[in-house]
Amino acid sequence: MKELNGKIMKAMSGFYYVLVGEEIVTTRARGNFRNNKISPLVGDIVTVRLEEASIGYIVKIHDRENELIRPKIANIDYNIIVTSMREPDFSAKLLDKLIALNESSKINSIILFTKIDILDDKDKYVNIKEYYSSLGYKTFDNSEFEVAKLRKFISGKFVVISGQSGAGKSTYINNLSQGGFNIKTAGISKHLGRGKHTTRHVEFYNVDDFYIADTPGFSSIDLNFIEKDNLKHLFIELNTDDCKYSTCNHLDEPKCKIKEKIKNNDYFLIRYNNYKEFYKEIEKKQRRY
Ligand SMILES: Nc1nc2c(ncn2[C@@H]2O[C@H](COP(=O)(O)OP(=O)(O)OP(=O)(O)O)[C@@H](O)[C@H]2O)c(=O)[nH]1
Ligand SMILES: [Mg+2]
Ligand SMILES: [Zn+2]
Repeated sequence: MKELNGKIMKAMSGFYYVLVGEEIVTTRARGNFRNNKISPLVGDIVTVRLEEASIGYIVKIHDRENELIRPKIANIDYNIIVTSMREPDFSAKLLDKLIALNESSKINSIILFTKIDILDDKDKYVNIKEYYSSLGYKTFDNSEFEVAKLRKFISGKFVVISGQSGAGKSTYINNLSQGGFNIKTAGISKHLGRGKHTTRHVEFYNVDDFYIADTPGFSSIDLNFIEKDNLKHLFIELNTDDCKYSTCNHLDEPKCKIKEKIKNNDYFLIRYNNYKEFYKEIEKKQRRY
């Protein structure tokens, strides 16, 4: 009996594929984690026990540096939020939600815009990209030039790619690999106007000297696990000295200076309205318990 440490690269149908040294070991999880309500995640560093020849058992999950809720994955340097400008149409609400989720897990966001080629209003895209860049988020598109830029940027890192179904996540990983991979991708359902959930599991791919995890897309997510009074910390524009009141949620409180700032910036207004909406969603759900 041997015990070895490795990293989970892929989870599918109850099996975990663990990279131990240069080799992938197929494993299952031993039931004992369930008592602690913890189950292995892709990205976890684990101890694997090898009993018979072919299959190993995960006997220990090492402490996580971080953990993302959606998609479920651990120990990540960057989360690339794939944001489609058309088919599916751009949704500031979804983007702001995903950024807030990353902020809550303290994971750096990269915003990757796709489908600009089929967007009529290119100025709209430029303005959106500029605004999110001004907040300090790294933004890229999927042109050949920017694919090369991103490859350099994530050198040596573990990154995950996430976003709406049909946004172009798997296509982008194929682009990054320059023909190295051919992950299955799919067209948009004409009927639904959105993706058909082509990717069904989480898996890390090794490209150059970095690892990138493809994940299944989604159509909606909720932020209900976040305390409503903490939501403001997940919006960069609201973390300023403009409002002097630390308990202020920048909603209808008198003397809040944030609202004056909003008046001068259309994109801030859009994000602020999303903030207010998320706040109300959380408030409504939490009131029920
Ligand atoms: N015109 C255009 N089509 C794109 C672009 N990126 C991806 N696509 C197409 O969009 C469709 C969906 O792409 P996928 O890569 O499968 O999307 P996904 O995000 O992996 O979707 P799920 O696996 O369902 O979550 C495919 O037909 C791609 O060829 C782009 O920049 N422009
Ligand atoms: Mg996919
Ligand atoms: Zn305020």
